[in-house]
Amino acid sequence: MKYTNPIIKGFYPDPSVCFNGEKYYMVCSSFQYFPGVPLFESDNLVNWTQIGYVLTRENQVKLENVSSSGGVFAPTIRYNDGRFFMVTTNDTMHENFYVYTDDIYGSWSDPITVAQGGIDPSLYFENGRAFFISNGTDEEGESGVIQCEIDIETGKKLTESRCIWKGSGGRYLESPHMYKIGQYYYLMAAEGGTEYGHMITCARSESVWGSFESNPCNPILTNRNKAPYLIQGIGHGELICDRYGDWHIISLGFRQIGIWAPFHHLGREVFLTPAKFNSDGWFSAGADGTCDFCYEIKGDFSQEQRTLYTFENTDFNIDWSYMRRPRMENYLLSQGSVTLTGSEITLDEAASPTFIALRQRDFCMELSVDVKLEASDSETAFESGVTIYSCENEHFDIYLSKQDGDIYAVLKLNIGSIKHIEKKIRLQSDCARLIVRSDNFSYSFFVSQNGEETRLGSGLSKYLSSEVSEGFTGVMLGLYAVEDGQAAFKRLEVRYD
Ligand code: 6LW
Repeated sequence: MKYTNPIIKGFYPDPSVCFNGEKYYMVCSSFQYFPGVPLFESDNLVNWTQIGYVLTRENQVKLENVSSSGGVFAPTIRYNDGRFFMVTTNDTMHENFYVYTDDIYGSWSDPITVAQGGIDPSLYFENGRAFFISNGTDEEGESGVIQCEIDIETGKKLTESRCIWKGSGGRYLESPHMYKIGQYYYLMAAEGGTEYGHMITCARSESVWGSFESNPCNPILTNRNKAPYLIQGIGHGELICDRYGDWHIISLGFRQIGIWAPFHHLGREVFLTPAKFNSDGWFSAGADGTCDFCYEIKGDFSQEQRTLYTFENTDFNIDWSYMRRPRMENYLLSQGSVTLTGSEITLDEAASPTFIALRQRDFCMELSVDVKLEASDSETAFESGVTIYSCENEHFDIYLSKQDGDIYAVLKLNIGSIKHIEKKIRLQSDCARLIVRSDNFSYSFFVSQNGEETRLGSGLSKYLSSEVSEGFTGVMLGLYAVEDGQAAFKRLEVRYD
């Protein structure tokens, strides 16, 4: 059957996949957002259902003071002997740790730390032994892919860390994974940085400790020379064999807003590219080492596209995210509504404002929600509404504000140090519908009262892109409240074409 990339749209970077013999499981990075590490399940590698998060408790992940795009970096998921493991880095704490579960639908263990540095940790299991691999510096001061053997019960190192591969020459050697296929141990990694020069490279050896020989045809997958083309940044991936014995690379990549517009604001997404082993024992991917929009995969199914997200058809424990360390007493979540209590923390701080968000999944979208400001006795202005959020520096906010007894609808564009109120209009009552319509290039903002829609203005999507806001994350569609007061949100609809 034919499928279209990306297979998961929106901010789900650094995918890692495993197969337990029945289903495929995937995890992604989550940075400052809580809960940490989204967890997906699939029957066919194309349609993925999020079944929860791995890091759901504060004692598993400390996010309180992490910067935007800090916190939880690239995770790896592995299945060994009936148990699932997820290993990751809390980059802000410079700490590598893993958690495990015997029930993929249940909760995961407390973290077990490993005293090997670097980022992008991975695990490789062989005959009861466990190897811990990351991108860092070994005891001798050698940098590259480093490895030690660990006791998987305790996380204790059984060997020193040793550099086993220095990559093929690209900058930012990252995301190493080890696989034993036939006679060889294959190391697959990313190089070039997670931007336009990103690529996947590999090396092989007959011993788990090397020496590793670089593939003479590296890189095996990259879109760095594919232009003009919307899909860019292909890299950081996992090699996976499907239930039919066919090989694939699941990787991150991103979609530029236009073929001549090198900006991406939806974050790094998940792409699937066919791979194959050649007669020389090396593998290659895509038609010519690049990732395209459309491919064929075995199986009798069709690709699912979810086009509508509401309070009723989403699950607050699965589809929604909070920032850092949410104060849960400020959120009242029910089947058809969300009531938020504001705090003194604004969206302009790298902190934990009252904020609950869905990821934006595609360029063309219409979001609408009814907001009602509940009584607030405070002297200070209470504001609550919708934020199109990249990070604390770049976000577009449409909100209702109560000031000196009057109610206003406001559009505020925050682009670095420029904090610009585009429009502020007085409303007749304390409830209104907020509407955001977007395409690849811009967001337009509207407020509607008594069926009458008023345009407040627009903002260019490129100002929310990673190229401008510098981060590793993608746009979140947030409902938020600031200062002393409460707001009730009802009839949320996020529609994609
Ligand atoms: C991640 C690194 C990368 O740790 O970006 O694309 C970093 N690759 O491997 C953050 O996602």
